[in-house]
Amino acid sequence: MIKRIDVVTLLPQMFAALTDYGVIGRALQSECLEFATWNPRDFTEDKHRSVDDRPYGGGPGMVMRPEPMACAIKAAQAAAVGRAYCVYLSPQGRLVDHDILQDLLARPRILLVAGRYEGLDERLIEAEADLELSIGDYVLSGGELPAMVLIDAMLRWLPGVLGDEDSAKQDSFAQGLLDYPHYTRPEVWDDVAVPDVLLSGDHKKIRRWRLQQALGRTWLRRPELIGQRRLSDEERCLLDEYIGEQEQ
Ligand code: 9WO
Repeated sequence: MIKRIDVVTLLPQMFAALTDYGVIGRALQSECLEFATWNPRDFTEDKHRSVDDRPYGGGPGMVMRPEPMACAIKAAQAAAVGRAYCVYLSPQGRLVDHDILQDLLARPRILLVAGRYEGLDERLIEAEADLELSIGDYVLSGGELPAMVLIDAMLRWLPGVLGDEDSAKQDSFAQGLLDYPHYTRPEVWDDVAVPDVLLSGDHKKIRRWRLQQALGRTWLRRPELIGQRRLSDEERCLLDEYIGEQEQ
C-alpha cells in the first residue's frame, strides 16, 4: 500500500491545487501519507540556474538538462527509506487505466517526474524511469496536470479518503463499465420525471435497473469495453433487453 509520493517539478506551486483542497488535500496532509515536491532548479550550479538547453539536431524549443533533473530525482529517492518506483508522465507513455492505478497503489513509494518544455533528455528517462505513462492522446504544456490526475485517481482508492467506504469500490471503471445515471430531488425538474423504478423502494429492481443502464450506456458509448469484459448470464440478459428496446 502506498505510503509516500514524491514529485519532481519546475512548478511545485501547481500542486497546491491538490494539497490544499478537498478529500485529496486532506489525504496528502494526513500522517498516513507523505508528500513532497523537488524542484530541479534548486539543484542547478550555474549563475543563471538554467534547467533547459537547445536540442541536439536543432529544431524548435528546449530540452530539460539531465544534470539538475538527475540530482532532483536522486534527492527525492534519498529522502525516505526504500526505492521509489519512478514514473515519467508523457504523451509517449502507456495509457493509464484502472489496472495501472491499482499496480501503483500497491507500491510503498512512487516518484512522479513532470517535464516541461519539449521534454527530458532521453538518457535520463532510460536511466531513471521505471515506467512512462500517458493520461490521454493530447499534448499539454507540462507533466504537472497529468501527475495530479494520477495522484487524484489513485488516492480516492485509499481507505477513508472518500467519505463513503464503498464509493471507490463501486466506481464504474472498477467494474469495467461506465456509470449508471443519477437523480436527486425534485421528482420532476424541467418537465422531466425521475425514472419510476428509483421511487419504487424495490432495491432488487433498482439494482437490476442500474446494472442494465451501466451495461447499456457502455454498449452505446464505449462498445470496446463490453468486448473486453465477460458478462454474467444476468448481465447478458439485461444488455440484450436494453439493445432490444433501443432498436424499437
Ligand atoms: C512540445 C513540443 C513543442 C514543439 C515540438 C514538439 C513538442 N513536443 C512537446 C512535448 O511533448 N512537450 C511535453 C510537455 C514534454 C513532456 C512534458 N509535457 C507534457 C506531458 N505534455 N503533455 C504531457 C502529458 C503527459 C501525460 N499524459 C498526457 C500528456
